Amino acid sequence: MKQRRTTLLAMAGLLAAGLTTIPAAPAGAEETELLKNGTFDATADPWWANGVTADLADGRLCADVPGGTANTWDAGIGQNNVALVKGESYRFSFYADGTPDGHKVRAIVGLSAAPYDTYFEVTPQLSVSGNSYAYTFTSPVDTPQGQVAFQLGGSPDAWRFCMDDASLLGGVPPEAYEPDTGPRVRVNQVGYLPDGPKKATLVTDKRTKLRWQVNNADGTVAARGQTVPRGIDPSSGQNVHTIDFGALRKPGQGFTLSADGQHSRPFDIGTAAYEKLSVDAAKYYYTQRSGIAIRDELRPGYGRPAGHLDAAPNQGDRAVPCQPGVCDYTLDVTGGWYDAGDHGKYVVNGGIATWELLSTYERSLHARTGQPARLGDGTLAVPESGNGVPDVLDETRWELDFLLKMQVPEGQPLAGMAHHKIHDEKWTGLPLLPSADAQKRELHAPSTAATLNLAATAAQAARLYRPYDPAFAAKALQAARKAWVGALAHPEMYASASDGIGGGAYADDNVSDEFYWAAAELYLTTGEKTFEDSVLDSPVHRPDIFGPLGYDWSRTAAAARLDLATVPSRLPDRREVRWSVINGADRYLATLKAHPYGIPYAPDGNRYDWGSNHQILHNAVVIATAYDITGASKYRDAAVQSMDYILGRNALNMSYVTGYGEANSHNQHARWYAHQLDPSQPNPPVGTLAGGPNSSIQDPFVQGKLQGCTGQFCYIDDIQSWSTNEHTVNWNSALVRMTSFVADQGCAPRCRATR
Ligand code: 9MR
Repeated sequence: MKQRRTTLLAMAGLLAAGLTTIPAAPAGAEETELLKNGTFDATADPWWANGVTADLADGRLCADVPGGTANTWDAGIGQNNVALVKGESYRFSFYADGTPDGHKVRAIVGLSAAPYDTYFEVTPQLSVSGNSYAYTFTSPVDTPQGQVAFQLGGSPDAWRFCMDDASLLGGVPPEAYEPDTGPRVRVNQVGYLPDGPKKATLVTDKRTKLRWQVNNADGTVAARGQTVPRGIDPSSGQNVHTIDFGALRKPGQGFTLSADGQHSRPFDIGTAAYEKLSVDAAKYYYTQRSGIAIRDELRPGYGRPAGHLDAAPNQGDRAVPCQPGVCDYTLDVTGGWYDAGDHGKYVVNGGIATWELLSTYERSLHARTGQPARLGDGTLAVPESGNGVPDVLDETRWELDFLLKMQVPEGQPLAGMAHHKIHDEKWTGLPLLPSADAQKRELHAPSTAATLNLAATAAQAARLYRPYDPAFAAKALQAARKAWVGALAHPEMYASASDGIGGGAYADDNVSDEFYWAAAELYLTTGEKTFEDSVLDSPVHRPDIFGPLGYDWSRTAAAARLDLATVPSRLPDRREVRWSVINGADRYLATLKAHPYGIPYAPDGNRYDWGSNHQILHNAVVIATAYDITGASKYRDAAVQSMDYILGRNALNMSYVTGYGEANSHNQHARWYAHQLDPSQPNPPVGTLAGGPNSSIQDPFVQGKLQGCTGQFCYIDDIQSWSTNEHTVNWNSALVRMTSFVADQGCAPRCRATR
């Protein structure tokens, strides 16, 4: 060990008393070094080397790394038999240098045996002069088979890596983490509609009402009033007041709201931001496309080679085999959207996202404020723009073609069913361009849920594409019918909850809602009696389905109910269906009114769910649909107001949409928008929604920082936090759906006459 110039790079920025509860280190816990011989003074034992030539140089362990390996884990050094204790915090630190400058090391703490899970990882960029690195994380597991590894592969060129002072210290206190929440006046940092509601939340210790004022951009006063004290908000644990400045209707930019000596982040009053956001949110899908090169002129900064077309190092999606024992054929499953920050493609999740984009379009055809031109041909800058087809249908077609390819072919025992998913054999690290993924791709077993998902979306597609591409519409309807028959023949084939290696499990063992949804879409497209009967006989047709959490990929009954309520049909109880949506909306409206942050979301036990942001948006969609049904302004206002939380009126004082709002999420967990790890990559595109607060904090990064977090605080905008900060196709579709509704309100109450 030597003295050298070092910069301590700690992961957490601000160390101070946390807003979240930080548990004390267990009484009597002592700091214990878990690594043997981290200083390399005389020997390299017991460190192993894999794919590199290691040597001791100047008291450091060095490795000559060959160029041309495909994966980070193809070359590296490490140490096994590290015992990790679940819930215990560890300080992982080391010195490292790399020659020449700019190479990266993926430093992990994980499992030394299959399935080689990673519990903590970082990928710092190294310099010739060297740095010291230190991180704190909490182990999510108990294992005697832990491993510390420094993965060095994946570079086209040879380089030299050296390290020293490697340490994994157990018994350390969890890192105190305090988010930078800025001014205590919380507003929608993007904008309020001129004729819409304008609410804000003030965090303060004061119990009595306070004066507020809205300031114009030039500092003059635009409006004044008094706050309403609301007491302690359970979703944040804060004492709060609410502010209503709805009387201010004058459009403008750069307003701020002041109260209790604090000045909010700036906001606009106008519709322009929503018109842009509804388009940006839909443009997100093009850069998620698999199997096609992304053209830089269409998305400056996001151009990249096609992924998974069998060009090395990809093993490709052109002829994908099943997992061993599942099937003996291969399928061409090229195309579609990557699910999220990973390279997997999952029918149930792609399906609900497809439905939501199609429903955004379908709403524009039927709703009183619908404006189909907003996502029409030429609006989204996709390769198909200019083909006379609405761009939103072009984008969704990319996924639909993939979904159809996931159907089991004729002649096979499960013909008509859909494979649940296709993804890598093993999880890959970050960052990793789709074209650089060298993993084997595998089809997983067909499932009833995926099959019904395909039936629903293909049936919906059949009615919407008919005017533009009747042949595709007919093909989609035929596939939907086959899927329906396949699901009826195999009504209980469930994806396994343990099938989560290399891709998400997306397990769902209740498919009564998927049967309902598929029947509903087939009925709305064909009007046929058999599907009408299946709708009316469904056990989920009559019960209340609008629970606190909001619908999602596994709870799809709302997709059926909302479409049955709004797409014209002769369903005998259509009136009751419409009332059921209104009743659901009334409850969400009551939740929103009672909530001092104005959120239509109050999950049981204040437990924010995985992807809470999209669930909040989905509850808002139900309210918005009640407006479309009734025209009652209370629903329109509440739906519009729900956007405030997403765009900054929240405990963290941040917008969860990349590029929107002064402080916004932009480090979402992503393999090819991984700017936080690789400065040569971009951040996610503007208009990308982060998953949002998740009380279960499943990933080790937040486990080390957010133990005991309260609702809204269970979130960090860091690329390592896959459980609070990923982006996904099924979350952005909720953003598309709601921002499209809000953008359409610029001409409320009735736009159709003006079209
Ligand atoms: O959003 C999904 C969540 O509802 C599930 O509980 C979880 C486990 O199956 O998976 C989440 O989805 C992730 C998927 O598994 C893999 N791609 C990224 C998804 C978002 O984090």
